[in-house]
Amino acid sequence: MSRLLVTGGAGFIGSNFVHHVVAHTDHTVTVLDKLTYAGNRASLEGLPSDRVRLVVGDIADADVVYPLVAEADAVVHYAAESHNDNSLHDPRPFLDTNIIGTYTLLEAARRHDVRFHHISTDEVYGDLELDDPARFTENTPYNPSSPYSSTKAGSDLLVRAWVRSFGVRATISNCSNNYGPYQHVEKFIPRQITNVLRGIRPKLYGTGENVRDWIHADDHSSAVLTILDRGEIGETYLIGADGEKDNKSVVELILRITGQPVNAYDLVTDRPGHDLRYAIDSTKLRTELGWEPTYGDFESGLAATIEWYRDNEAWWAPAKDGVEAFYASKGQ
Ligand code: NAD
Ligand code: TDX
Repeated sequence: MSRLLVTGGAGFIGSNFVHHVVAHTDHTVTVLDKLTYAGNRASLEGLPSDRVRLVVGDIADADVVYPLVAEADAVVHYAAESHNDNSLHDPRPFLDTNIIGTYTLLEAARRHDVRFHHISTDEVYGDLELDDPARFTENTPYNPSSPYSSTKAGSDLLVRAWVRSFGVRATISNCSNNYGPYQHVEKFIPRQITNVLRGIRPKLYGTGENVRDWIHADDHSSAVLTILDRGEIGETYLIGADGEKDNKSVVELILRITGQPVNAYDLVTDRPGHDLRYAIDSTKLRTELGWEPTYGDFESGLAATIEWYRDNEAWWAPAKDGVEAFYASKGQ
């Protein structure tokens, strides 16, 4: 049994990971989360108090971080400012959390010689043309586009430097776009689902042709546990489930599943610098560590996610009006 310190465990993917750990292992979990607008205590409700505890604090605050890292067997680092649109509006928190926060955790892991796993994104590689047969691999050069993805790229490079220069026992994973329960309504899929549930038309940026490579958050969690168990120190693993879809198809699917006309959406102002396409080749993770995703069928995973938002309006309703006001101010 291990004691995991999970940063950002009250956010979307972090909370899915904590639920997954409780269901599939006997590890105990300390969540360190600042509870920004994106963190939600309610996402950890129902978990056993003898397995999971929440510490509210900032990953950039060494006084909070060092004692928690000292008592952990491994750190799993999810905490981040995570939304591209926010990073275009106000980049500063992205530097504070994604760069200085990661630096603070790495220094604590170095001091206390604690195993470290860094959660990152495929966005560090920039984007692909729609007709490019290539997908991202661990050897694709870094080419981030937004303040968000450039700070994630910077945090990845810090981890690599702390492995090489100081011998920190770290691994990195770069995952494609996640969907599932507990995702903030600012993000694409929950925004469109909750729009439909509220009688608002879904909003597609630009022409809706941009492609994202979707993976269920639970499959992301099983991949991270696999890397924690069997990953090689110093290595990077790409996580993906062959789920490429253009945004228009995703909106049409949400409309079809909810019984709406499939053309009942609006095209709105595009995101500046909008990455065209992401696509992950996860061969290394599958062949070297034996991981496989379990959510093969995007449509049934999406239908279950729609049901979750239908059943959990109290979880998302408090954030919905503010998010829509923010987008409306940008013509989105
Ligand atoms: P999220 O915004 O839903 O959650 C982030 C969590 O971090 C929140 O609970 C927030 O309160 C917490 N946090 C933010 N700043 C903090 C700080 N300074 N100190 C402590 N806690 C802080 O994000 P998410 O979508 O769950 O993403 C989690 C991680 O996964 C991020 O590192 C992100 O880059 C990465 N990732 C996300 C996706 C995706 O599709 N969402 C894909 C690949 C990788
Ligand atoms: O209302 C919308 N309409 C729309 O067309 C929103 C909110 C988004 N979009 C588009 C933009 C993207 O092409 O949908 C796609 C997905 O958008 P986001 O949910 O904002 O995700 P993305 O920018 O792809 O980044 C996500 O995946 C990688 C996460 O937010 C990142 O944290 C992760 O690193």
